[in-house]
Amino acid sequence: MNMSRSLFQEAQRYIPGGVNSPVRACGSVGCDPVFIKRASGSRVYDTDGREYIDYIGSWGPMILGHAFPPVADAIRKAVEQGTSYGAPTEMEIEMAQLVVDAIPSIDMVRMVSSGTEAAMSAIRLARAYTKKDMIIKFEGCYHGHADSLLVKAGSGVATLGIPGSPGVPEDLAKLTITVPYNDIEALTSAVARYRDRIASVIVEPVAGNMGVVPPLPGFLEGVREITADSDILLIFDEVITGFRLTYGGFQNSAGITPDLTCLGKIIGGGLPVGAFGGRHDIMEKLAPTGPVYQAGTLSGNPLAMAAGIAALKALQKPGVYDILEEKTVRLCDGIKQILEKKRISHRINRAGSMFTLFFTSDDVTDFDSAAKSDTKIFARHFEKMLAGGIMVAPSQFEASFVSLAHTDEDIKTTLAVIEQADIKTRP
Ligand code: KE4
Repeated sequence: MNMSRSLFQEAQRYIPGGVNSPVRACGSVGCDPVFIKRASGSRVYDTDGREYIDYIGSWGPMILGHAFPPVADAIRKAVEQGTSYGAPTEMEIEMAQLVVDAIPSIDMVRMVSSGTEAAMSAIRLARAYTKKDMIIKFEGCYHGHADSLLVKAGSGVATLGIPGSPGVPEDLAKLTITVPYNDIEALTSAVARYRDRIASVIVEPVAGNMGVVPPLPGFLEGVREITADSDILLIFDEVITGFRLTYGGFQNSAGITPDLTCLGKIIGGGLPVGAFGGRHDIMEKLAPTGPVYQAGTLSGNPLAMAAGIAALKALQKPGVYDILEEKTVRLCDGIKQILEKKRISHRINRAGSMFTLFFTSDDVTDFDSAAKSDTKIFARHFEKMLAGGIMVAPSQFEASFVSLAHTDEDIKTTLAVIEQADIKTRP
């Protein structure tokens, strides 16, 4: 039996599903997870010594590649000074300055330890600031697992939400309305119906959690206009897109100014970090300057700050995002050519260096169209890629990520594996 398999068995004795985050169990592609021993650059190595070209990238943080030397050195240096003090440090100011300087809509920022904490705290702050209690999210967008955000669409559009998981109280779920992504009319009718009760609209400006779904032209502008006209705070969840598509937020290139922004992943350089920030008059409501309570033992942790600062400084290098874009375009164009030749229906949605290969013959612009994808073919695709030494996200409804460490050779090898893979015939 291979090492991963025996480790998976062992892990399931002590950890629910053998994993500390459900998607890692590879359930939706019907295979056992590969246990990773180490990673470097564009590669991960499993416990059986097998090497893979990695497009999961820890679900986004690894934009510079794994064990990126300046980040690793920064962590090594920091750890010699201790690991956590529970008191303020200079590095937290440096990190805050980097974020504030990079994202004009952010006057002030609070560090937390995960994207979930960032979104949960931003929602609470928006509710307190507006003195209203309802929120609107978009179907297929994921903002972490806080109760108010684990909510499914109600029976029809613009109706009250229903719990997206057992344990989420119905009375709380009812305060969240879910509308289809890229659907301004649905948002308009939801706002018209509950106007005086809506504190905030939260959106992934480029969705990454139903697979990659970019905003249609005018969508984000429409969301901004509707929320501004109705005294509703607009929260951009840039946990994935922050520093992924450009240095700063996607908002910078989209020219949209949200009221609050959530960040995570890349700003932690692979260590546990999240952040939320925005307008001064909103952020000053946060304890200890204001009454809105929010706290965290390891918020602004020195190791995470050191890693994040090193990562952001490396991303300031001119041309970084052009290189990422060029690599990803080359990969996606190559995949498109191969699958067209094989007459396999597919769509590739890409934004910068994040992309998703959908096995469908329809354009994917929201969760409903994403859900029409053939997840059985996707599972075969995943399996053939893994067998060929390529690690893609183990779900049709996730993003794949290209890093600065991915070489021309990596892209050629990836395309060769796709070329040789027979994903049409059922095993
Ligand atoms: P975390 O709590 O997992 O750090 O962040 C939650 C979150 C918030 N907002 C967005 C846009 C996110 O994508 C996420 C988390 N992303 C998932 C993958 N799409 C993390 C992977 C996992 O759950 O294991």
